[in-house]
Amino acid sequence: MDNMLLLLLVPLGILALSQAFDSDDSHDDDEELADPDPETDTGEEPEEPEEPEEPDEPDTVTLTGTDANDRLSNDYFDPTTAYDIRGGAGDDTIRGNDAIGDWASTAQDGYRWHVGETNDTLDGGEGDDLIEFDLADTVTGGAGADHFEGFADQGQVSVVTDFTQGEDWLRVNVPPSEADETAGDFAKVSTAELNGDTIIRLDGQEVLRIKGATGLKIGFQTDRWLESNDPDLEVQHKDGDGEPPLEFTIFTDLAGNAVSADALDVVINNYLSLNT
Ligand SMILES: [Ca+2]
Ligand SMILES: [Ca+2]
Ligand SMILES: [Ca+2]
Repeated sequence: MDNMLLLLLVPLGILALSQAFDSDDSHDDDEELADPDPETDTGEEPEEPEEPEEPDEPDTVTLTGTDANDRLSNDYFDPTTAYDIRGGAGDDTIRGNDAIGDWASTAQDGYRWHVGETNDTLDGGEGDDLIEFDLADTVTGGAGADHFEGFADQGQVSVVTDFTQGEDWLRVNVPPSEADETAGDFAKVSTAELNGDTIIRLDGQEVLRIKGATGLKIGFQTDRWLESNDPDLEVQHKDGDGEPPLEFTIFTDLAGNAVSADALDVVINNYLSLNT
């Protein structure tokens, strides 16, 4: 009997030991081990992931203007809806960068808050239109002397499909954080012509493409302006409470020579002059 008991007890002891050693593992694997029970699994969890969540694909809303002067805008508070805005005839104001920037009190916010959420298609149609754009908007001025006002940043390429030199005027605003107070406020900005297009880059990355236009006169809007029409009264980094009139703002060509705004086709602005 003793032998028989031993024969029985030894394997039981081994079993107990092995269970003791296993117990850590089984705790670690509690969740995994609990799952294999197929009945409770399928019963308790009715596979919710099957329900679609409608991701990514933005809706598109088309706005069509009248023959009159229209004001048409996308909606900053509806960031999943891209807009296709067509002004038609008339001198239209088209905004593809609806945001809250008009209330900003610093240069940084003044830039950021002018950037909306969606990539829109903006078409001024006939007439002298003002078109504001951002991100990767696609912008067409149409006939007439159009004013393009863009907000660009790295990672996005906005495209102007038609730019008529001597008639249209474009200003692109880049983040003030790119400004370099010591060397030059536009140290990271570069321009190029490629395949018949004019390209503006920020820190080497393309941010704006003006298609089918080369030989454009490109310059900078500095953060300096004139107290009056007297150049001697120029003030640098003056605290401001809004954008000074363009005629008091100092513009330069790419080489840094002061020029008038009218002498430029494309102006690159680091936004410091709008609000400081
Ligand atoms: Ca119109
Ligand atoms: Ca936009
Ligand atoms: Ca128009």
